[in-house]
Amino acid sequence: MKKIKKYLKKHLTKERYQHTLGVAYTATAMAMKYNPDTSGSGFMRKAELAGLLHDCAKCMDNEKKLRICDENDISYSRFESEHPYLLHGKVGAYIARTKFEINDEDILQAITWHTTGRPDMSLLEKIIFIADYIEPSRKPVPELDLIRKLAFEDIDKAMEKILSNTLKYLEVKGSPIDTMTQTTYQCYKSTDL
Ligand code: DGI
Ligand code: FE
Ligand code: FE
Repeated sequence: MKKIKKYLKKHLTKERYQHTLGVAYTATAMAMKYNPDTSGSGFMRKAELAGLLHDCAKCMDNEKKLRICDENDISYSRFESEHPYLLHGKVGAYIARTKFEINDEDILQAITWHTTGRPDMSLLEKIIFIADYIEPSRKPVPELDLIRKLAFEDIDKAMEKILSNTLKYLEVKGSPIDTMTQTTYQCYKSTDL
């Protein structure tokens, strides 16, 4: 944990480091609430680790992200190559695995998919996706208070709200949308919200 924090402090901006700590402890709290283990703190620890590492590649320049993908057979879509910041999850998982010897697939997938989500996410993947959106130092966005409550009441409804608000935000901004973000929304969309 010490080694990871040292790396993050060196490679992230101050604000991004603060955000990362916020995601780690929000994810830990959500893991307490939803802990699938009947005993032990393993799941909490996984949530903390995934939270700490989810943005570890965020401040890397785009050429380097693409180079790391190319050199290590990490596949990416044309859309991702045109919007390489979307690759910080995949590259982050690569760093977690190679630099910090994280071999837990669930942690690696949670890092990989934290930006766009994906259909049928695991509990840990959802926790990281949501904690990223609701952590305390996040700048205010519409309905944040409601989503913070939902996160601890109904995790799939929180997913739906975050995805629908993110899609709205991207549409208003005129940003192109990755098909994975759309597909994830279709998966979590329900009719009763
Ligand atoms: O890395 P963070 O800023 O903590 O959070 P993140 O990895 O979720 O990235 C957030 C940004 O990603 C947010 O501004 C919305 C954007 N995003 C999510 N899905 C898509 C997207 N941007 C584009 N262009 N297309 C998407 O489908
Ligand atoms: Fe991110
Ligand atoms: Fe983040």
